[in-house]
Amino acid sequence: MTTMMIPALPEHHSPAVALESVGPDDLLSGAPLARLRALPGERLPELAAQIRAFLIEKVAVTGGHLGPNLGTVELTMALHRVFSSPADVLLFDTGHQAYVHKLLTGRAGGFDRLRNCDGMSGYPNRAESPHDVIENSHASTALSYADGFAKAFQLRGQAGRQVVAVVGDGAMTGGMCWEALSNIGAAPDRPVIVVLNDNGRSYSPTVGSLGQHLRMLRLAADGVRPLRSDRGNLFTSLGFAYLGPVDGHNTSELEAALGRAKNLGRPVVVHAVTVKGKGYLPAEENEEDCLHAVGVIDPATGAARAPARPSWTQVFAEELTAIGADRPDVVALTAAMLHPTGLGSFTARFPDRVFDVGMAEQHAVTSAAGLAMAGLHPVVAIYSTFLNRAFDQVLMDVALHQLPVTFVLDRAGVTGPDGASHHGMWDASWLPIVPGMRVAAPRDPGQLRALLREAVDDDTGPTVVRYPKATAGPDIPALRRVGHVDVLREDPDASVLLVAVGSTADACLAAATDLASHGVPVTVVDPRWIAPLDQELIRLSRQHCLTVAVEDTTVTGSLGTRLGPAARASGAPADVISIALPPRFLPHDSRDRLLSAHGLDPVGITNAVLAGLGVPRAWSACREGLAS
Ligand SMILES: Cc1ncc(C[n+]2csc(CCOP(=O)(O)OP(=O)(O)O)c2C)c(N)n1
Repeated sequence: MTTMMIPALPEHHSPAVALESVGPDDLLSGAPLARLRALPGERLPELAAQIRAFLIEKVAVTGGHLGPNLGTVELTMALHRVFSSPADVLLFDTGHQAYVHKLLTGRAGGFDRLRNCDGMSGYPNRAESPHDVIENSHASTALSYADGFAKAFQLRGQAGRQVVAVVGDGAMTGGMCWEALSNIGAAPDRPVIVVLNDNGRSYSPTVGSLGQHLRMLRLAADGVRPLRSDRGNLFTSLGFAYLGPVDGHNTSELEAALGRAKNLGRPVVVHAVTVKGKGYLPAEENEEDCLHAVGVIDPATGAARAPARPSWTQVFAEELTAIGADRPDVVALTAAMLHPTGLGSFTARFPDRVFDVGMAEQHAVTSAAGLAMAGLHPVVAIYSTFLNRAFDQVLMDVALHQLPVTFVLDRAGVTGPDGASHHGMWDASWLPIVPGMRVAAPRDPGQLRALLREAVDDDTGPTVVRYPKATAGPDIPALRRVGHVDVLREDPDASVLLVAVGSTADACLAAATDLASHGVPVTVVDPRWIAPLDQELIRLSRQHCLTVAVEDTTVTGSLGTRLGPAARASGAPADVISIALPPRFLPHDSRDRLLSAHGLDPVGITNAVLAGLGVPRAWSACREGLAS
């Protein structure tokens, strides 16, 4: 491995200095933690520069969370010098900023296949290292885990073990953090060290009065606005000692503060001020998100290598903005993901009609309920995986009140390299059990536009539009529509009905062509609304001896598993098969590979249909049964 020069950096940032005894070459093998702890403090800046160069070089190739990790280099080094992981428990909230921790705990070699199949996870992972304690990526949980660890250590007589939770100012806007702080702060004899990694941003600048409060604490430290010491702050009011703000890029300041926190023996907040993307100008100067999460980039400029292809998110962005122009009652909500969910253009056009509530999905949903009760039509733009957090709010606060709230679920289905916690594979299982809920899955950009309008036009109750993290298009024309169902391909002799759910339409049509060449005529339909079940879909299923639903979601509760009993109850002789994802946590890998691995591609669909027909069993016998 060579130390890389980064042209975009000014001279003083250059990581070109080669260390004799400790450098990335050494970190690739052996015991980097022991060497880190033995390194004289004055050499830490050199090591930090080399770690940054290493991260930029590797993440530019694999993609990953760049800005957050560049911002936590010194902080992570200091944590590992002051505390003795794994005896002391180091918890990284969200876990997207744990790359430096991985590097320092002997996993430099894993960065070549970061987030790739069978490669290293982009988040802490217990299978990788005893230093990884929690497997997360959903934010705002670390303080609750810390509370549990501290209670257990006290009960089990292991009070010497430190519990340290690193949490970002963005994650701190999540309600769970405040539930945990309230518990931790009430027990002065149970030490927990909360390291607040405050870079002033989640993706965008951190919103809300908490964001303002932290800004006030930072300004006070800079001497811009004096802080009256008798006033304390939010954390001291809740029972914590407060150390800071400290410069999160100054290792000696950090080590001093963490050392003091360790000796206090009580709940304490160490407020570390960091810069997201530190040391890499393309990140530091990126106003949208400081290169929070990147795909493959040119390391010299930070620019994406692959040309942007039209995504479902972009189509949603355009259509919602158009709807916003027609409908002044339409407002949008995001839980700290304005740009990733495509609300940028709506915000530019209607800044007063967008609410970024922070990393607070549950609050977003019930706040939307309030907006709807007061006569507006809220559109909650959210990743599928994060809506899971707000099941009860969707059920009780929105659906029980039959409120017209539209949820737009991005990243629904297999997402890819972010792994188990990011696959949007559960929403389609639980949303259909919510009374009055209507769920749409568009097959193409045209349908996304149409279904979004149908959803927003529905004032009778909640609606959902779900689509994947993928390239969108081109449009797939329908031959005709029955009920809400679009018929995409029709064969009068078909004994097989392929139900193409959402973005699987392309693969289903390719499989139908394939099956026709095997002498198996197939009709392909797109239900468009996957919940509730359309009566026309049940009727169509009854007219075929085999119905195969193809769905990018967990099989449990999928459309296919709901359609089978409904079709049989209506007297259908037909079998209904569901090609969907197994009900287990899927690993990180590319979306296409994961879909293929689970039969959600033309070959898999063709094989499933042939197997369902019992080929080589004479499937024509079934057709004869239908005809008689
Ligand atoms: C519950 C939840 N909502 C949204 C996200 C998406 N997300 C990942 S990181 C992030 C911003 C995190 O900000 P912060 O905690 O301040 O850490 P930073 O990246 O700034 O270091 C968001 C919104 C998430 N991981 N979990």
